[in-house]
Amino acid sequence: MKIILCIVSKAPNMNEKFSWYGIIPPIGLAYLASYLIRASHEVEILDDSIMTSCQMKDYIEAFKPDIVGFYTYTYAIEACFTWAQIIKTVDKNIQIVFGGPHATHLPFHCLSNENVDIVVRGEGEETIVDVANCLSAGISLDGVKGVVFRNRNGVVQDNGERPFIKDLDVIHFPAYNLLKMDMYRANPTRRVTTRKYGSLIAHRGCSYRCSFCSQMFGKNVRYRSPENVVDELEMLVKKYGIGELRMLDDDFIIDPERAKKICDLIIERELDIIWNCNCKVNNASRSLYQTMYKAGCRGVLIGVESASQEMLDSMRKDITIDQIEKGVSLAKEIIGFVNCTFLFGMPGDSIENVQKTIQFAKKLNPSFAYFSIAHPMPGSELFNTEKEKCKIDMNKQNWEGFTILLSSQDPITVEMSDISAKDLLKLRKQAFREFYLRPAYMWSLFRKAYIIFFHHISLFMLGAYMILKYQFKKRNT
Ligand code: B12
Ligand code: SF4
Repeated sequence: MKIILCIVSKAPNMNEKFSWYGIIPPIGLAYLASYLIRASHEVEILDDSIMTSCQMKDYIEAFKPDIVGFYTYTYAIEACFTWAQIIKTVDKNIQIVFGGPHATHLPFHCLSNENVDIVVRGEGEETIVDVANCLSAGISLDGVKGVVFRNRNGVVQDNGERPFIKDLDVIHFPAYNLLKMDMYRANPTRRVTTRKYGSLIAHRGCSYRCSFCSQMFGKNVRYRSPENVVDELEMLVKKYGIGELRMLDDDFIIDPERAKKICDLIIERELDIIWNCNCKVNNASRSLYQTMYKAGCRGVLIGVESASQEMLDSMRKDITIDQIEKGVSLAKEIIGFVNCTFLFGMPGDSIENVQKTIQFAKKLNPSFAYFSIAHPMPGSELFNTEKEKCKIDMNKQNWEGFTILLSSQDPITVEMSDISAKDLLKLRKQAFREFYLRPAYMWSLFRKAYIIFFHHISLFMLGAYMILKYQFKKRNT
């Protein structure tokens, strides 16, 4: 079968937001492609972050696919529906398959759109091959686990979940050859060089239970062996010329021993690679950070969220303020670039808490601080507890707002705390201003950039400039 896999990450009016998020390779689709190719299907990957809509449409028309699959972010779901409609007008026989976060957590919402034929939930490698093989043989999907689909009678049928793949080492490496690896660059707040940029995921699943998180691979963490991870890394460096990358794991150091083994192997194989990752502070230690640094880690992202222990507990962050202070300070001392996230407007939040959090952010003084307004993401505990209260109506909801909104001009679509939407916007604006427009901040940024890569000072300045520019821009709409 001829199959196109698309990632649509530009919701309407998303261009500028996107430029700030930066672009990194959609490895989930490349994993699927790798499996499909081995099952003798012909596959292409289209990424709207590096192509125009016209180019994508022309490509689809010329390729004449049997199946078009979409990665579905919640905020971009309407854009995916629009694409599904466009494709059906090209040829109504093309099967439209949705996968990824929104499809996994709200399959019936996806199938409420008449142009969507099949939803694949969760891990997609084995399921997409079964789907393609069945469609190619003209047999029904009745026996395919992990799909919800419109059957021959037009009835939506749920075949139940497919168990996760137990041994991650058996999964083939992503088909990087189908991605334009020269085109990807993370945003300046998450890179320290201008080298070719890649990404890699070392384990799947997360055993923590943050109430705002839309987890994709369940609570059981499955690990790839350190050798398997570093083999892929070596291939990225040697075959694709990648010089910097992001470890996409939800918490790279969730198993500190294993993280250390990965680092040891990178050091042993003398790979010339700079990388960054997400870390929870509870597992941070001096010796682990030192090994990570030796292996090329130059940046970590730490989810701080709030200065109130009560709020952290109600979000089920399972960390303390003390751990945050120690973890951030250690990472600053050893790794260098430390970014922190802060979340306003969770249930129970108050103006006082937010003010306290802004002061805490200044005290921690990370390289970059991201201040966001909470949303109940489908798949999160928050979604289940708040959807009634927030009056989320699947078919009328403005899903576009379900993202980290950096601009103070963006509307807030749901209110979960006693802080009004208007006040939340004001507070976020205040947070960005107070944090970034401090001489002490500018000086620390300049000093760090100077120490690490003198010639890349501009990159870090650009990061701060982009955040401020986007935060305070006027909306055209
Ligand atoms: C890397 C990443 C990004 C990258 C995007 C890279 C890219 N081009 O794909 C960047 C940094 C740009 C990003 C940004 C955002 N992200 Co993000 N991101 C991730 C992250 C950490 C890893 C994704 C990944 O590569 N996983 C590894 C691969 C193997 O898994 P996968 O992509 O899910 O693919 C598998 C399955 O989903 C399925 N599948 C996927 N697509 C398809 C399609 C078909 C047809 C089929 C059959 C199957 C299928 O099969 C794949 C193989 O098993 C996830 C967290 C996570 N653990 O998944 C969050 C995550 C996807 N991001 C999320 C969010 C919310 C965002 C933001 C909106 C910001 C924010 N946090 O508010 C922004 C906006 C996006 C934008 N482009 O502007 C949420 C999505 C929630 C939702 N319901 O939409 C997640 C799940 C984080 C979370 N836990 O809440 N993100
Ligand atoms: S936010 Fe991160 S640590 Fe918390 S549950 Fe989600 S993936 Fe795990």
